[in-house]
Amino acid sequence: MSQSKGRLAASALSSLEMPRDGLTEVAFMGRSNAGKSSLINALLGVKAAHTSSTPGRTQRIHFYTMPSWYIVDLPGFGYARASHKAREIFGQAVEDYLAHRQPLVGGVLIQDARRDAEEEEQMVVRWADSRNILLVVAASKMDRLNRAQQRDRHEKLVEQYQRPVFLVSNRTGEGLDQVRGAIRGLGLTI
Ligand SMILES: Nc1nc2c(ncn2[C@@H]2O[C@H](COP(=O)(O)OP(=O)(O)O)[C@@H](O)[C@H]2O)c(=O)[nH]1
Ligand SMILES: [Mg+2]
Repeated sequence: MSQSKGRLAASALSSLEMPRDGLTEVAFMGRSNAGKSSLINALLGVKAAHTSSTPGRTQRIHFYTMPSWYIVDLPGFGYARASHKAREIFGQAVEDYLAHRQPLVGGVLIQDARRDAEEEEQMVVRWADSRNILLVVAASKMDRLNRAQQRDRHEKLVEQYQRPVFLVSNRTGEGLDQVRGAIRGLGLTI
């Protein structure tokens, strides 16, 4: 079943190791521990992505098979500190991927619903706008918030991002259909 959903199709350190079939790609990104792997697994309904990974710059870009497209799991980005340079936040391989990859049409930015958008997240927004890539924000761990807090955080995050923000729980599955809907809006099957 080499075409089965969630199969790891490639694990790349450079463009040479990426798929060459030209299938559409949607990149999942976010800072470490935001819930990226959990979201990918929850969306797939299979445990494809590892929920704990080694930190550092040499992490690979993982491509998971979907029906005629790929979920691309980018290494979690670190803290910008004083830097505003994409290369220092994402690492060279990811910067190259985000800047030049042709099949890339969509992005899902995962962030903890309890945090505000910081410089790294704003950089992702600027990147998506500059490349005309559809970007949605999945604000994870909503199960940690009560109803009033959920409303409050959603309002604040929409204000910060100025684009759709979906509150999700990778534990309960709440909100995941909105992320699926956004992906379907790109003409992709999920
Ligand atoms: N309560 C709760 N915990 C979550 C959720 N998503 C992820 N986590 C937890 O947050 C931690 C980091 O998740 P992981 O998916 O590995 O984050 P990644 O580093 O962004 O890939 C793990 O302990 C997860 O179980 C969520 O929606 N709700
Ligand atoms: Mg992870």
